[in-house]
Parts: sequence; structure tokens; C-alpha cells
Amino acid sequence: NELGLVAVGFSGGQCKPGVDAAPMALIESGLVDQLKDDLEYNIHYDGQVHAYGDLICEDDPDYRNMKKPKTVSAVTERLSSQIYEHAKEGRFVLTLGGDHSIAVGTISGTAKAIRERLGREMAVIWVDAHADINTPETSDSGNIHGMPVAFLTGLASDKPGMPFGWLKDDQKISTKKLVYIGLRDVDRGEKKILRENGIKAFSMHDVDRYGIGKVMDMALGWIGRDTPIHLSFDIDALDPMWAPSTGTAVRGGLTLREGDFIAECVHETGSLVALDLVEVNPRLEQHGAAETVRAGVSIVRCALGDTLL
Ligand code: DIR
Ligand code: MN
Ligand code: MN
Ligand code: MN
Repeated sequence: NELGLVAVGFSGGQCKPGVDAAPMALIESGLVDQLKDDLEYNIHYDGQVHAYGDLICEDDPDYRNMKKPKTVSAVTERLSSQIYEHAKEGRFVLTLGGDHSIAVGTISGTAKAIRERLGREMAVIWVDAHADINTPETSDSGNIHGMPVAFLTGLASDKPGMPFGWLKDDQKISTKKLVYIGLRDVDRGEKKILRENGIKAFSMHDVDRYGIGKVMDMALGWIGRDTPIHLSFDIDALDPMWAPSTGTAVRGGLTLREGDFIAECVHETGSLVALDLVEVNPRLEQHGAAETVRAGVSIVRCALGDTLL
């Protein structure tokens, strides 16, 4: 049970400071000790929360409507190789964010390692209130945390030498192997992208209609048995009742149990190779911060094999 842990204290993919404090808050609440002692993982961790100070670009003007393109590009490129180094050793990779722009780094790193090690194309389960599949041109905000899926699937790309030009084909994923759960705040341009590319998405409407048990059966059925899975979990998928301390909270979300259930089901497949937990912002809410951190710890424990009985 080898686990690579990467703590990413990065907030440059959106505008609210504080999301960089999440990895330390999660670790201080006992997450790493629990993974070691309760779940018996052998943890490979460099002991740091990476802030990538050397990569933060002072002169970083908007490019194609993206905010801080050079900084986010440099950080995700560095993170991609950190993740790859763990994944190529066959370790499970746990990334504690940070905002969701960091998924450009995490998913590109595991996708490449899984191709090389197993000769397989990896699937991604994206649990989020948002689809994060804006292209720079469809984005209203310019925040790159709303765009990672577009770059990872090749729906958006940059030429070599431009910000996300470093992303190569072997680091990308197929739109056919992507599944969303929990969506409820999807921009108009994103709806068009989802529709035109036939991307599988289970919104909160589907959770209401079928229940989370059936939704998970359908989501995992779409991916198919034995396909390596990267789970990217945005804490704002949970209802603000359970996770209020996040940058773009949206009402009408998953209960904490539904979130844990998703993580449990993905663990049970035996095919989970990596997990991102992102967008916990312990600086936003006076009272809700501790609760939000606790919800994050719970999701990670469930994805890593903790069971109720
Ligand atoms: C919005 C919000 N769709 C955007 N995205 C968020 O800025 O592109 N993603 N909050 O988590
Ligand atoms: Mn997100
Ligand atoms: Mn979100
Ligand atoms: Mn939004």
C-alpha cells in the first residue's frame, strides 16, 4: 500500500486567497496520521506544502482571456512531473489542493504514467458543482480553475511555447472516459461543450431522480471494469450545509454521506489510482472552516478504503 502525497498550496487559478491554506489544515486535522495508522499506507511525502514561489510570475498579463496564464501554466507543469514520479513507481497519488486548476498537473501526470506502466487509457471521475470545462474563449471569469478539463481533453490547447503548450497528447484524457457527478452550476458555453462532445454527466437532477446508488452504478458502468480511475473531487460538490468554506459554493448539492458514498464506490472498484481533493478554503468562513476540512478528510478516508463496518 504505497501512497505518494503531494500538498499543493496554490490559489492562482481563481481570485480568492486562502485555498492555499487547505493542505496544512487537512494535515493538521490528522489526515496523514489516519492514512498511516488506520488505513496502513506507506506514505511517500516530502514534508512540504508546495507554494511554487519560484514560479509565481509578477508580470503575468491576461492571455486569451486567462488570468495569470504563465503562473498557472508553470505550476501545473511542475506539479505534473511531481505526480508522474509517484505514479510511475506504482504508487497511489493523493493531491491536496489548492484550487482546481491544479488538476491540469495531477491528471496529466497520472495519465502519462498509467499509459507507460499499464498501456491503458485512464478514466476521470470529476465530482463538482461545476464542469470546469470552459475554454479560454467560453469563460466569463477568465479563472483557470474553470478550464482544466478543456485543456486535459484537448478541447482547448496552446501552441508549443505558449502557456499550456507543454501538455502533450500522452498526458491528455479522452472525453469518452470522463464522467461528471454533482453538476448544478454549468455555464452556457460549457453545456454546449458537454452536449456536442457526448460527455457523460450526472447532475444533481440525476442524483435526485435515481439516487446516488444508481448514479454510481451508471457512472462506473460507463467507464467499464478494470479501467484505471483518477478521482478529482471538488469540495463544492457537497452542499454548503456540509462544506460552506469554499470559493464558489452552490446550494442544492450532495450530502456528506453522498460524497462519502461516491468515494467508497470508487474505492471498491479496486481501480482507483489517484485522488485530488480541491477547493477547501479554510479562510472564507469563520465557523464553517473546520466543518469543511472535516468533510474533506472524510472524503479522502473513504476513497482510500475506510469502511463504516
Ligand atoms: C465558472 C465557475 N464556471 C467559471 N467555476 C468554478 O469561472 O468558469 N469552478 N467555480 O469550480
Ligand atoms: Mn472544480
Ligand atoms: Mn466547483
Ligand atoms: Mn459558478
